[in-house]
Amino acid sequence: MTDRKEEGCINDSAEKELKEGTVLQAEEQAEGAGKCGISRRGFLGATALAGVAGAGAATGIMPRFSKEAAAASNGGLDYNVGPGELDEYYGFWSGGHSGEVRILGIPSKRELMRIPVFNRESATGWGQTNESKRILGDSAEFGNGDTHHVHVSYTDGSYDGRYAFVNDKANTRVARIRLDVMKTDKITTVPNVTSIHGIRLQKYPKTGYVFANGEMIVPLPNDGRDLENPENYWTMMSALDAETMEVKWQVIVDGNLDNNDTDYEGKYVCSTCYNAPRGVTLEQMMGPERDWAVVLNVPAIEAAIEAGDYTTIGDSDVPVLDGRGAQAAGGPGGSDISLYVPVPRSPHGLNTTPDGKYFIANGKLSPTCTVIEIAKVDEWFEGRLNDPRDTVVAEPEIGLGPLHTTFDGRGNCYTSVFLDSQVVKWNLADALRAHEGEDVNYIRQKLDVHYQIGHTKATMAESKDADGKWLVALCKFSKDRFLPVGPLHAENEQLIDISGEEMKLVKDTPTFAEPHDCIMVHRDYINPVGVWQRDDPYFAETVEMAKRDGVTLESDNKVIRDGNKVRVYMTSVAPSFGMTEFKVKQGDEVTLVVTNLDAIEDLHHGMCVTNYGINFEIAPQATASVTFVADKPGVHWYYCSWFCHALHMEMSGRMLVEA
Ligand code: K7E
Ligand code: CUA
Repeated sequence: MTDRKEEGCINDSAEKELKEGTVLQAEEQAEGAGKCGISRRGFLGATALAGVAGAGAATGIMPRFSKEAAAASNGGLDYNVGPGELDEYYGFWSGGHSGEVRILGIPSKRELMRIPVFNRESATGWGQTNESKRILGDSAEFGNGDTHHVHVSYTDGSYDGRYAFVNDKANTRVARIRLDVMKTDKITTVPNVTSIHGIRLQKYPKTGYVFANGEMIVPLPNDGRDLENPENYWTMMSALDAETMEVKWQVIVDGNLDNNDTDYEGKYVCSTCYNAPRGVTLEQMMGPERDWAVVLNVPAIEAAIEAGDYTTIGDSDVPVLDGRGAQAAGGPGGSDISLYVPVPRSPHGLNTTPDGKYFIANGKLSPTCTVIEIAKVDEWFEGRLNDPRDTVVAEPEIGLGPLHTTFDGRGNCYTSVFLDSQVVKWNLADALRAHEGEDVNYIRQKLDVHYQIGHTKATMAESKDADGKWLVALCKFSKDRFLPVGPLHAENEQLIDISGEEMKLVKDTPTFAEPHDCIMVHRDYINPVGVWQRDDPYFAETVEMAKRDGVTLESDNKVIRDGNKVRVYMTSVAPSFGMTEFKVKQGDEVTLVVTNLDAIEDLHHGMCVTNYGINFEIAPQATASVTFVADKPGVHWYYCSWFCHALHMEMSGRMLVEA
């Protein structure tokens, strides 16, 4: 941005937005731009068109299933995945306040699966089966969740396909999903903090820690003390062990924690803070000119814990360290374990470049992205650098409301710009040179998206294998892009081909509330199984229960009575259940266990007990169970709810409840 007038316009608008304390919508923006005497198009100017002339074919490898002729004719990648063809990438999408995770195929954007996590789910029985309730644990009392960020585990900076992890902003949890069976297998409620927002995984040597940001500040412990004393509200970064999902340690920080990311050497986790003053009102939060990004030094934290140099809070026995020190010596500073790097106003996304060299904090209320060099973070912790700001090696102006940045692995960054509704492509090396005073234009292209973009993500961009093929713009507003469906609108996710010099918008796809973020992982890294193994830990406790009852799940159909507890074991083989009737007494606590003996991929059955609110899936070779009280006498049919056979309708039986 070398034109001073343009720069002034950005700053005027940013100022207006700050004063009003509101987020400008597109209409107001257009008006604001008009006042500056330049149209929105004019604002884009030469930079927006810079890349157009050089637009050409992809430099990288074509996707395995793309038809190269077609791709060549439209000057880019082919996004059409025909009938019977498979997608090249798995997309893991958060489901926002739906509380779930979704799997999409990319580039088709076909939805392949929904994985219930914090929500309750009617088709699979998640939240109802004993197996899922064990995983939900104490937090089963909540029927909701708010997932924002999904990440897949790493080995040496590359995806290893073991697990995905996802946050719950609503009820302060972190969940793990097994990627072999695509089921949630552990959920941890993080103590002493409120609202897990940003989560990221250690990338090297492998995903040992899951770093979870507590976003909201609260008294420590939050047990009723200090209700009226916000100066005693704090938050912490929590580190969970990726294998056990136990919280290993927590670090109290200044301000709050929004989004985070890690380096590629297993040393640092860096997080943005948009509430440096620890305010409790919008005005207080937006007060200062600068907030910061805080970098936590993981080896230093481990050493302190090893040395016993920690406390605990309230009932929890998690080691807690004090990482405050932002105001040390009257300004941003740090401690042995933390470094606070000043960043202009209310930064939001935090993204590590795939070469592992830089953290990028996205300005949100500042039109800038702040580039922090990780080698300089080393220098600061080693005492060779005094001023935390000296770790900043570039601060390019991107546009109005930068939120998140993603990468193509070819040195370019793609930043979502909320207020301008654009994806801005900029070159990192040129931004570094501009920061050194060189007169160089680092902006490559500004592409309009529709509308009000939150996250943006490129294929493989959060691993060292960033391949720069596809980019998704996750837009918060769809407005007029789809048929109207009432006051509640779909969101609009747009697929953009970034394989060439020029970004090309190729597809609009509506999505239900509210994916915040996604990652796209090449299918070579993900290896799901087709049928369950009978010794899978997912239903091991149910298998144990059967053993105690002397029941062989793979063959027996039996009713075991134990006082007023009744356990009903049955098999399923298309098109029949192993038992077509069983009898219980009103008031019995019934545990219904179904084992699917079908071993053919895709041959699921379902168990729905009519008028009892019960339904769950039993996938090939799986065992699933549910416990309920038979409180209504009479004949209650149960039926198979997953279409499995020509005689699927006949796959049923009767539960006879004696009054
Ligand atoms: Cu920007 Cu929760 Cu990742 Cu939403 S966060 S956009
Ligand atoms: Cu079994 Cu439908």
